[in-house]
Order: sequence, then C-alpha cells, then structure tokens
Amino acid sequence: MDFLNDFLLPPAKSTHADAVDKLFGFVNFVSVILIVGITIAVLYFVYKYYRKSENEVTPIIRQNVPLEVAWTIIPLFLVFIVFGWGFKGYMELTQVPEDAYEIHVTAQRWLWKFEYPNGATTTNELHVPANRPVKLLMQSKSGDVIHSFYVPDYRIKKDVLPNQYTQVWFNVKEPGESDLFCAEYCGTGHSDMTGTVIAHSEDEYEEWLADAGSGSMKDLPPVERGEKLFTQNACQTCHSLDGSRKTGPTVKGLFGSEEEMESGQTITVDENYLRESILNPNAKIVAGYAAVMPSFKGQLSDDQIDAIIEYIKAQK
Ligand code: HEC
Ligand SMILES: [Cu+2]
Repeated sequence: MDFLNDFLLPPAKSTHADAVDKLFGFVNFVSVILIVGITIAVLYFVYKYYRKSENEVTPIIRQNVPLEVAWTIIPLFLVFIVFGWGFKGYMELTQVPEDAYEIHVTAQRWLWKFEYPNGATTTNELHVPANRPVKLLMQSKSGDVIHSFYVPDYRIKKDVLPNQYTQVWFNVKEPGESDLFCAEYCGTGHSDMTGTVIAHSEDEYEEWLADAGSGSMKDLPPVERGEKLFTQNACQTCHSLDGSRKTGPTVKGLFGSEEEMESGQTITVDENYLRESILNPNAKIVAGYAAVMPSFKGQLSDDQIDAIIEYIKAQK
C-alpha cells in the first residue's frame, strides 16, 4: 500500500499526511478488492447463465434474505469504518495543540503575506520550524475575496475568508521546501498565487527569524535593499526583470521611458510616477494591461518605497 501511495501522492511531509494517506490507502484497497470481486462475479455469471437453448425458461426469484442482509450490512460496516477513521483524523486536524507556534497569514489578490511573532513579515515565502506544531491564523484582506491555503505535501487545505479568521495547523517532519497554492479561484492572477513553505531545523529557524526581524537590511545600500523588498513583496510575480511581459509590464528600461496610458495620455516615467504606481496603481493604467495591481499603501514605508524606486531605476 505504501508503494501505491508513493506513486499516487506527493511526498508526505507532515504528520497529518501520514494519517491522511493511511485512510486514502484503505479506501483504495477496499475499492480495488470490490471492483475486482464484482468484475469476476459478473464474468462468471455471464458464462454460467447465458441462454443455452431456445426453450430455456428463466426462473423467477423473488428474494433472498441472507444475501440481501449481507450486501446491506457489509457496505454499511465499511462505510462506518471510513466515517469513524475520517472523523478521528478531522478532529486531529481541527484541534490545534496549545503549544503551537503561531504565524499570521493574510491573503489578497494575488499574494500571500506572513507575519511572525517578532513582527517580521514575508511574502509568498512561509518559513516554519520543523518538528513542532505550527498554527496559521488566516484571513483575506478586508474587501478582498475568498482564497484557499493549500500545501499538498502537508495534506492541508483551508479556505481563507475576508472579515473572519480561519486556522489550520501542521507539524512538518523534516526540514525542506514544499509548494504552496491558492486553491480557490480568485480572478486573473489566481494561477500566480503560489509560494513556497520552507521548514527549517529548530536552530536554523531561530537564526532566520532573528535576521528577518532585525532591521539588518538598514545597513544595505538602497538598490540592494530595493532588490530584497522587490522579491519580499512579490513584485516579480507580475513584473519581469528581463523585458518579458507578465501580468504587469517589465521594469527593465522602465525609468525614463515614454509610456502610453489607457486614457490615451503619454507620460515619462520618473520618480513621482513610480511612487504613484506603487501607492495608487489605479490612478494611471498602462495601455494594454488590466488594473489588477494591489495597492501597497500602508504596507511599505516611504523609506522602503525610495529603495524600490532606486532598484527599478537600476534596471536599465
Ligand atoms: C498582481 C500583480 C502585480 C503585483 C504583485 C505588482 N504589480 Fe505593479 N503592476 C501590475 C500591473 C498589471 C500593472 C499595469 C497596470 C497599471 O498601470 O496599474 C502594474 C504597474 C506597475 C508600475 C507602472 C509600470 C509602467 O510600465 O508604467 C510600477 C512602477 C509597478 N507596477 C511597480 C510594482 C511594485 C514595486 C510592486 C511590488 C511592491 C508591484 N508593482 C507589484 C501588476 C502587479
Ligand atoms: Cu487566491
């Protein structure tokens, strides 16, 4: 059975995953036994009871109590096993251990934001300690739509709603990386709403957290700080650095260029235009693009916006 699960399913990286896979294996096992058994019986009956001569008469059988009881009780019994087993697993999934490590998740069209106990934040990259229960307290940005937090390797999927918290927990067995997806169709950028969960060993995690939480970026020159902010805020999911078109225009050669807006107006890209594009993206829409960029008002400080602008200016 394990071999079949390895073949059918992504790697089982959380403790839930083992429990889910066992039940999945059991359901598959029973289904295979039934389908093989029924197919053999059908073929056998076809052979045994086909009409052998013109004057053969079909006997009339009204009922067979033992047989009918058997085919009612046996499936009922099987269904109860699956129900009891599934219910137990469901309770384990919903009851978060008291000592779980808590991380806050905010979903918005079309990115994931994570906030750690020390105030550090990341976008589209969730860092967690391995071998320890981790609880995610999740919500969509107010006014946004429903998303769904889905990590196949951990066998967890939970809807993320505006104006209401949902939570989910997991315990990752070993350090490593797993894919994160949004599993609720949420508009144009839905397929870009992906990320990575990175599980660190205990020590490595403490180190990462201390580093992410301290303003260690303050020491970097603005262009390098801008580069980090650009990836941390997932700008690159919509803006390429190499001139190719993604959901948004490339930032390569952007600064100083002449651009046509949806309104027909032509503008020259300068610092003020870049600043406005980040804080109030819908003020001017670039011709040929949809108005899907989220506003970063209240999420980036003036200082951080300066750094990002310097970084964009450096993409010649
Ligand atoms: C969900 C996709 C998405 C994300 C994430 C995103 N943008 Fe945009 N951005 C767009 C789209 C689409 C446009 C073009 C439409 C418009 O003008 O609003 C745009 C326009 C821009 C423009 C104007 C470009 C031009 O050619 O005039 C700038 C500058 C910009 N974004 C910067 C950023 C920065 C910096 C970030 C990260 C902090 C970011 N964007 C994150 C989608 C995105
Ligand atoms: Cu989504």
